[in-house]
Amino acid sequence: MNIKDKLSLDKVAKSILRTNDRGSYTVPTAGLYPYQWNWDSAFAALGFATFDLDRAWIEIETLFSAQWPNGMVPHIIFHKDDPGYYPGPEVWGTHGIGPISSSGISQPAIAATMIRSIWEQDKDRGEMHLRTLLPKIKAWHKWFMDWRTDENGAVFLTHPWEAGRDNSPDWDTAMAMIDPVGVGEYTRRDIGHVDAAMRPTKADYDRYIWLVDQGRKLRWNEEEMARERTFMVADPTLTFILLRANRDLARMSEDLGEDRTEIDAWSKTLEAGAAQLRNPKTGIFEAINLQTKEFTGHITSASFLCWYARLDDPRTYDALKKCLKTCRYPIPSLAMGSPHFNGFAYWRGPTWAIMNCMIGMGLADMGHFEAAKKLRHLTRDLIAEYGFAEYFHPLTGAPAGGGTFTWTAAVWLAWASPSAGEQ
Ligand code: 2M8
Repeated sequence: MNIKDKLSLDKVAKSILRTNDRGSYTVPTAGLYPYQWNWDSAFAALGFATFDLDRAWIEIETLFSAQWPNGMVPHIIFHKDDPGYYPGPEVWGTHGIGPISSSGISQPAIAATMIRSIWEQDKDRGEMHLRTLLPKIKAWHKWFMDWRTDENGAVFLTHPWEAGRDNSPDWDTAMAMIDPVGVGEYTRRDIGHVDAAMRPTKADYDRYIWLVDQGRKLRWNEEEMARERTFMVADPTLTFILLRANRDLARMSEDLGEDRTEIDAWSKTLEAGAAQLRNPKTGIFEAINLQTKEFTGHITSASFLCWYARLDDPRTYDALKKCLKTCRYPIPSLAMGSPHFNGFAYWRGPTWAIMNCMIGMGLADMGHFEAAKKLRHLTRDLIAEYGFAEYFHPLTGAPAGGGTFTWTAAVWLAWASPSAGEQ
């Protein structure tokens, strides 16, 4: 495909954002995901910012309008009931807790980083938006520091959906420790939209729902949930992303003349936490099952988010170079040499444009321009050849999961397209 054709894809990407736009928020894709998702929405804002800054701010403001009194920003916001998704509002049972019907857990805190990018493109008019948003972002980051940080400073998840990498093998041992007794019958909706082979298994879903049931029974009270945790995995996705977001929050606070001391202290804690995620045996950043204190032993795309958090790392860089050389469409969500690798199975192998975008942004920030460029160009080719899919087979590029996907379109506009410029 020549450069002109690639540029014409900007139009397609914009029309995907417009089609998935529900007025003040964007759905990831119609049908499969009919609500507002947290990190999807932050990416949508990044995409909108390339052609409609006002709409970008609205996306973010809608996301934060669902913030709970304890600071948590939910992972799904149920603006309007839709029977096409399970588990919906009644399963989560959060009624009366937050201002808008929502799930009871959060997702990777990428919003501050995306907000900083929008702010830097809109400094004149953006200040009023930013002034209102800053305390909300800070309250959310504080919630992570209070309720999702282990004694070393690494961020952990309490449900696989909280890290956004739903069926990653990183959670397998922790999931195997759950006996999903009492879950009962339920009807999955996802496999009515997408081939079941590309989705989590029934055993996974039983445990996802069982964990939701536990939270609902405790009315999502963090103090009570902390006493009874059955699933706790320290995770590079959540840790690196919060660290980066926190640095961006500190910078924006400074821009507005506000004190950044407390935020900087959080970054120090998170840096210490990130260091703990390096498996001394492999030298790579990995997840840790906090119940057994064991490294999960998997190299995933999240292992390569260190640069995004502005942490350089030669061992990880070697692993990245190898991956860029051996994989046709990197970066697979699980190393291809793993016995658990499956190139179609969601977060157990496929390549995700959002992960590539964050890894590429981080590489460029840390001066690894060649690797950043290579990853960006390969992602460009992948989307140009195979479309705006939810995820892709890393060896063939075959599109998988949902189609006309918001975050793939957003990543195209803000990072992968030739029109995004060389970074
Ligand atoms: C996927 O997760 C949702 C649950 O949150 C699902 O499968 O129903 C994940 O890929 C997640 O990271 C993403 O935010 C969401 C919407 O795109 O879909």
